[in-house]
Amino acid sequence: MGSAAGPLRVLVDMDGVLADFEGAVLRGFCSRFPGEPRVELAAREGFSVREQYRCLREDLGAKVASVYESPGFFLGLDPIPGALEAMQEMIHMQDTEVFICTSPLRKYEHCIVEKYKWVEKHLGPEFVERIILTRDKTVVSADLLFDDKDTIRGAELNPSWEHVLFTCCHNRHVQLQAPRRRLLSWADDWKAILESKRRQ
Ligand code: U2P
Ligand code: MG
Repeated sequence: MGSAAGPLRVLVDMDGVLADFEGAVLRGFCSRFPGEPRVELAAREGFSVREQYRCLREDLGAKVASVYESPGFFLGLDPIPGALEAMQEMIHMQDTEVFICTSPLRKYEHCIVEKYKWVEKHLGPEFVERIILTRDKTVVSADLLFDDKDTIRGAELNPSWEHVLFTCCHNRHVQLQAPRRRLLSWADDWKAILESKRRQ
């Protein structure tokens, strides 16, 4: 960590942090299943959208999953406001290494190639080189991970990174235990978080 130990390594998650997964799921669900009950973004709670729809009514879990498993879904996601600008700024910061760290769906057919294409389209080839695709983020070594998933578990019980929770509709009500911290949006002071980590 910090300058003595080399550059600061930052992992940035994709869905919910760079790409608006939640907005697209709701839009896709409404257009595909117009008569069905839905979960508005203001009512989202818990990381898994499938699980919340399943609780609403058993069969709705598979229906909402069919939306994000469809071809074109991941490529069509809108960027989260400010994300692209922040990434371009971060990649040019001195003593800083930025990677995009994202998990593919188990049903990976369209998701994987579309995540790569999304990064190329919105961030450029330089960032394609920086994609880390893994179902287990705990084994990736870094100083910071910006991620909207409230609890990140895996094989490594003590990941090297500090997980900064990126605020998203589904995690707004999560109470963080000190010293855990949030980034409220890309308009929040992400540079201060990098600098504080550099000093540690
Ligand atoms: O499940 C694999 C990855 O897909 C995105 N995802 C999936 C379901 C869901 O309800 N919400 C969601 O975000 C996540 O991708 P990532 O954030 O890693 O880019 C999840 O890890
Ligand atoms: Mg995410």
